[in-house]
Amino acid sequence: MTLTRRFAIGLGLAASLTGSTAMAQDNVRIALVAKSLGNGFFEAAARGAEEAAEELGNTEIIYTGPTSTTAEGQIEVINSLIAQRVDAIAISANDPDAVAPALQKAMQRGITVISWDSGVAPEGREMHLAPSSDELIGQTIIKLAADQLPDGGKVALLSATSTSTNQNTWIEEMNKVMDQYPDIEVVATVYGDDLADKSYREAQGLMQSYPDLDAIIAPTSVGIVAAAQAVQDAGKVGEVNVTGLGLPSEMAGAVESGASKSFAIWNPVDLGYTTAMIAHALATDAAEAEPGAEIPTGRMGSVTLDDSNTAAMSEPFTYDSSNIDEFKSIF
Ligand code: RAM
Repeated sequence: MTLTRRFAIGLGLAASLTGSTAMAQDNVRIALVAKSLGNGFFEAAARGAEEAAEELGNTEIIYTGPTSTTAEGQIEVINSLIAQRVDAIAISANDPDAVAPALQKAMQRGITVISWDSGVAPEGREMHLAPSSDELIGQTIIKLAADQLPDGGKVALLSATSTSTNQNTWIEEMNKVMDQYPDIEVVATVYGDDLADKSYREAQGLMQSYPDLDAIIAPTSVGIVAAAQAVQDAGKVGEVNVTGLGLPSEMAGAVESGASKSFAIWNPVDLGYTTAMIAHALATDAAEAEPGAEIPTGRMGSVTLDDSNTAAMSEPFTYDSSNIDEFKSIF
């Protein structure tokens, strides 16, 4: 429950007692903050959040974010949401620490704050919703590359921003299992900042610096599409396999061209839906974010918080030429 909401209810009561017709509808306003606007992954999540809002009733989703993937941009967005007195902020962070002070300010004003997708440091949020287990995602991205390289080879990582919580965690988890792949060498890690043009140029740079590169692993839905395009444009389909995390809707062409043999992702619509359900439950005091808490999440069932107030959803699913057509119209 937020202070603003209590205040709003109080005002509403006062208004009705005095017979005023100006009583504002007491909507629960949930801000879904993306790393940046214009990213299909976050747009799919916003669709899920809208679906949750419709089911819940009297709930408004404010889908927002900066124009590029910076913490500074998100801090501006957060400050504006505080000024608008939203009930909840659910953020996918561009930096776990840089956004924390602004989010703390939001919590001090009674706003429910959670992170989802890309986490915020514990002091800056009440809980975090991860799409899947970090270990599993880290293991999946290297396995996707290794499965196509039975004799080993050289791979490079094309990540999002260098401060992105989720990609950094997944890469860390990937590194922990590299001893299972003695014939695979990770030659470089570069950052495309989840910008299509920068990611494209970074992928080009990788192919120039490492002419015998065998795979690019992009654990970002923006980077993977750009890398596949760069491989296609360089005439390197069949030489450099692009894999990682992407949306079937955006990767269908890359699978068709052969630039990507396979990639993985979880359902971003379900992630956004679950995020909104949790934000609503916390903002209305139907649940509390504390270790062991089971928070109901509508058609997705429920999530249970661990000792660090984190919950993880389902396993990533792998897409390739055998199933991409089924999913490309969904997300
Ligand atoms: C991009 C973003 C997002 C990540 C996906 C896989 O859209 O970096 O945070 O979860 O890729």
